[in-house]
Amino acid sequence: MRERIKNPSLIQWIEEITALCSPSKIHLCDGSEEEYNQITSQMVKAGTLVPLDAKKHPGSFWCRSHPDDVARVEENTFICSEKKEDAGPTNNWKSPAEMKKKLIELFGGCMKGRTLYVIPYCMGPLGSPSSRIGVEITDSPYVVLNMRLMTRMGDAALKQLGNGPFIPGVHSVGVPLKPGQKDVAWPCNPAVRTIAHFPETRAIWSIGSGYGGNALLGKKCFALRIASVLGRDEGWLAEHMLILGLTSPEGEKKYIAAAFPSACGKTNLAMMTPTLPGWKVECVGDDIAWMRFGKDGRLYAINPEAGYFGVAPGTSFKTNPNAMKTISRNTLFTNVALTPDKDVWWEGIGKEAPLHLTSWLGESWKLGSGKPAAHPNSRFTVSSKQCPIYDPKAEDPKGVPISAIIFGGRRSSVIPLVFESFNWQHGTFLGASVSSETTAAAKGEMGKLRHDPFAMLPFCGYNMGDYFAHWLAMGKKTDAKNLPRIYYVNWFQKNDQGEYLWPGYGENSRVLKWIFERVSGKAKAIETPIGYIPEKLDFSEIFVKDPARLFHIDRAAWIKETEELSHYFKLFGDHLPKEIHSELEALKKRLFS
Ligand code: OXD
Ligand code: MN
Repeated sequence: MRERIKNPSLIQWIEEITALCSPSKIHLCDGSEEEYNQITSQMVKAGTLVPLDAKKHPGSFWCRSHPDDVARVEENTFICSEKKEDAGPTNNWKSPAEMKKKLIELFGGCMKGRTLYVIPYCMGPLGSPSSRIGVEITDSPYVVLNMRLMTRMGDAALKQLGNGPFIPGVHSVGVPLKPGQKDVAWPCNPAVRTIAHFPETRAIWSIGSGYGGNALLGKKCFALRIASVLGRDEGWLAEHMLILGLTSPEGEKKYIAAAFPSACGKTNLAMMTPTLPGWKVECVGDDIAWMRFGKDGRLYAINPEAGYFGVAPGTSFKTNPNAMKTISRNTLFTNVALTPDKDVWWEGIGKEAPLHLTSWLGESWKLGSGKPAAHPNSRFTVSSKQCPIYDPKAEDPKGVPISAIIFGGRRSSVIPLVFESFNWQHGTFLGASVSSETTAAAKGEMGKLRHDPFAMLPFCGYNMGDYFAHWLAMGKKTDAKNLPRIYYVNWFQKNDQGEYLWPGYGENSRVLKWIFERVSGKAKAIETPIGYIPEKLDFSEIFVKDPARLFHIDRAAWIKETEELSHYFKLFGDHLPKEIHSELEALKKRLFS
């Protein structure tokens, strides 16, 4: 291994972690197909993976996690800045010294009887000046497979690293094995679960969970929590945003970035099949955007990831045909249900369940049992390369120029289908004011309204008030005419009977079309107290029961919303930028006029 690694700090760090964790073997991942195949075979033998039918799902596997390891665990996630104030009121905090002490105890001997894998990976296209290298050490082969699908992993990343800096991340399932002890299919240790970030020293440590964002350290831990700190310090943005390319029937193309809380349809929007004839969507990314200004003063975005870790339930040929095609092969399915003929099934897949299934719990499941067969946060992991509408510029080292930024949440009332901000500062206020009904992506109660500023509540690596200030400062770095316009959308309004007012999915192309035409200076808008709403949305060939209600602004409800926001913003004390406060006051005034 030493011969393959040229970076002395990397060698030293691997030696330190090896001494601490006492693994029985070390494996430096090269990212090759042979390595992937060797690990999948070993996991099939161990009973963790089940190969799917080679005709129905070539190269794909089914996997079940431990029932207590199914989502991100926000209550166990910490930002360990030197000062508590720098983590801010929305993050859990522990001092670096205290956390380090705890981690040294927890990680001591934690990999006994296991293989320590070293995963060099690149976030962002290889060769891009915006990309960054991370190295994850893990004792989970499942993590290795996911990291290969989700990032540019192995020798290519190691080569790009050279002698340069990297973000170190240590991960363990937290279950050492005694000599001769047989392993379980999904080792994890909820009692010690801790996901710690050190923003000043740029390090990540995670123990006790093997699932998703808790364990795949390139995703939420690095590309959002640590990267948001890098972005603050270096003048760029790390955001919880999809990136899509939208082409008009005339062949003009614009790129849009959009932030929504977890499990609110980012993957569906990023891979949308527009119902409007002649419009085309192509996908750059479905979850994370790193954005910085180019030489021309415009904001350029790269997707740091190279794959999708998408929510399976609700994904069907009707809601997201491109995702269904993407996951037709070489896909890892976690916590969905398995059919007797070795195919996968989940609620909302668009076809009736067979009479019998094996549920995500590994139990025999019978049609009509009333219990979900797939976990609501069950996932597919797959490489972006398989996406039939992968944008031709998705790997462009320069990134793609962003014309519009969209914020959105899951709100059954108050927020109209779409509105446009007056300017960047007002748009920043809109981002700060996002709230959304909770989903299964994080452990906890579902359907509860919570503030989720910029859809970054669980992902901002520093004080959220300072993050608002960073957004305001970014808006001053270029000419206002170069800045993307900022929008707020809500696909999820319901009528008094609890039915959705808007069909969503491909029909959201009507909203994208209006945004496209606004940034092109073509579409007209009506000024309202909350922002600009469409003078006319393209409702051709669609029946919407109550179109006026989609854009109705209920002043009383909005006044309540502002009162609630006033209360929420107090949380940030003197870290709340005065501009956010004055935007709120201006909104109140407009609502009362
Ligand atoms: C995700 C999330 O997995 O936001 O992308 O939870
Ligand atoms: Mn996400």
